Amino acid sequence: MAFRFVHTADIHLDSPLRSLAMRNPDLAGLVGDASRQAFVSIVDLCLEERVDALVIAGDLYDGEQTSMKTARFLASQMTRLHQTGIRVFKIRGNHDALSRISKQLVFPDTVTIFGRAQSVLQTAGGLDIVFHGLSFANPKAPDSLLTKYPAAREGAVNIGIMHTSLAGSPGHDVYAPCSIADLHAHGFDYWALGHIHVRQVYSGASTVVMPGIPQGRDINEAGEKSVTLVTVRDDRSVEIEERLTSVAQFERVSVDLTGAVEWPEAVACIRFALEEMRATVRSRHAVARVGLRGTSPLLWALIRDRDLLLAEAEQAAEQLGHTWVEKLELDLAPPRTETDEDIADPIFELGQSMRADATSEAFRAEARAFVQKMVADLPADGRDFAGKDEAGLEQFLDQVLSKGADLVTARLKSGGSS
Ligand SMILES: [Mn+2]
Repeated sequence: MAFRFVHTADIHLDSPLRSLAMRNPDLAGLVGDASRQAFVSIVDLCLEERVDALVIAGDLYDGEQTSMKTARFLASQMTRLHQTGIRVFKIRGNHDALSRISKQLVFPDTVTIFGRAQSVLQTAGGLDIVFHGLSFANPKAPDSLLTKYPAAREGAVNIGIMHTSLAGSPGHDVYAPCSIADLHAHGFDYWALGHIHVRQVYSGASTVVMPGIPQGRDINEAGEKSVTLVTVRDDRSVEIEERLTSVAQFERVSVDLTGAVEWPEAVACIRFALEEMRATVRSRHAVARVGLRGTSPLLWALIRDRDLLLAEAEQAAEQLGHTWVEKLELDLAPPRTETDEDIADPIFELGQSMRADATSEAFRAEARAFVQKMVADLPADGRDFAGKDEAGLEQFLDQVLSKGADLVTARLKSGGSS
């Protein structure tokens, strides 16, 4: 009789919305609720597969924000597992350390929350399975925690649960760093890791799995998200399967508008690209960031009527069902200006001269002074729009000065009165 468990981590339950660009309230609602829905789908998977246990390798919570509403939700999901006799093994991660409810919430006795290093024995048929875990109370763990784990228990299948940044990962804080080689050398059969939000699997002396976040939170966590279903066979061999859990999947959709001359052609290109993306997305909802590329004479109209284009893209997405456009990015190259026709165009000439002016030091200094005054006049919580420090301000100026000339050109080119 095999022993089976689901391994997840970094659920970041009720993580606040990270994208300010999400102005569509229905989409904001979907993304805001997605971490919960993903957790429900993890519990569903446990019930459907009749697993013996659920392992949560840290960061179930998202830090201080978690409320008693989160706690009630969690208690009801834990009860579903408890009623079907599924054990839960959970350690705390750096974000859980900040959560107040993680200390207050009382779970059923089938839920084990590891504190200091601890080992729990489970038996299944003739198999002895030992789960080794520990939680670190501090949100910062600069040193390896591996030395705190006991040696493998002989004759048993040993499973280690650890929250770790491994050798380091961009965008993730250093936390209990350790190497894959050291994990393999420790003598355990399976390492259930958490912390890094991207799935990684390392086979070797042991099976080491970082399952990744089960539900992406924004476009930077794009693609399918999943958990790992682990089967320990009677011969003590370990098999893993990846199971989809994301309910809303972020995807970048690149649309080349080269060749599009009329507005409806551009809309058709976007519609087609969305259809193609939708066909490949297995999660229930697809949330697209549409990037327009290429060279098109429509550039000026697209810049000017960007909101209209976004509305068209949103409509196309809605018709596909469970598909959303989170943001539209214009990254089109301006039409070439070498032709005689363009050179003779006074608006282009004006545009060129504006761009030249905008890059002068004197103009930049004037713009900088203007922005600094505006920032100082705003209430404190509105001051970050132009960057958080001097480097950020310079970046903001780069952007405004380069895009501003295009925007003015666009308005003049398309002869708008708005
Ligand atoms: Mn973490």
